[in-house]
Amino acid sequence: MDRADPDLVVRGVGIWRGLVPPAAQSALVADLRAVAEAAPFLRPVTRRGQALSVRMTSAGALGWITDRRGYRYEPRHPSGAAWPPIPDRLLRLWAAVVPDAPPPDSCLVNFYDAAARMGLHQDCDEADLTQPVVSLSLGDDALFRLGSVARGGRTESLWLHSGDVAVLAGAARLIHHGIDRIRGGSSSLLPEGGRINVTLRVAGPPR
Ligand code: MD6
Ligand code: FE
Repeated sequence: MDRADPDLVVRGVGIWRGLVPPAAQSALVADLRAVAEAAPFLRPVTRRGQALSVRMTSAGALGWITDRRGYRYEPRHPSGAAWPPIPDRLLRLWAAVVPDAPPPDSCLVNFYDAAARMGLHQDCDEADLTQPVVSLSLGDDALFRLGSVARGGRTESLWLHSGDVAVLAGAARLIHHGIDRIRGGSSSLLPEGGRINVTLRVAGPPR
């Protein structure tokens, strides 16, 4: 995990193909199972009560949640327990791709079944929008759509595979992005299938 430069840059988003090798992917899945044991996956809903198709949990000082009160970062799982710590393996991944950034304080874990998707959105709930967001794909392939920082306009799509890392930073930090579909059965990493996306962020104010 020490390739300094991305394999490709699409609309300013750096993509490292297969940065996390298969053995490390399996170890990460075990790390994330432990996270989900301490902080069970949620079925998030929007303020309007619309269910999201992904299931979510978090690790770190702050977890991103959405419910009838809207979306925000919270220091606790709705159970009342603090989120578990961010697994070391993910902290090392962050340091490998964004060595100049302070450590992340938030790790959002999204689980997609083959029917799940994620609408076009910006990541803009963090206190310091100059800090990068690092995203890791595990399991089934996903069709990732990238737009622009401004709303509307043309988009372009690429497939993300297990072990790929995407970084939203600099001028691309606020780019619109989403997941149009999952290619069910394309990976055997997760025994029950599906895809996990992990996003690491500096969510809180500077410490
Ligand atoms: C996903 N990714 O890959 C959705 N956000 O399932 C994101 O929403 C995302 O890939 C911020 C930075 C990178 C991302
Ligand atoms: Fe996002």
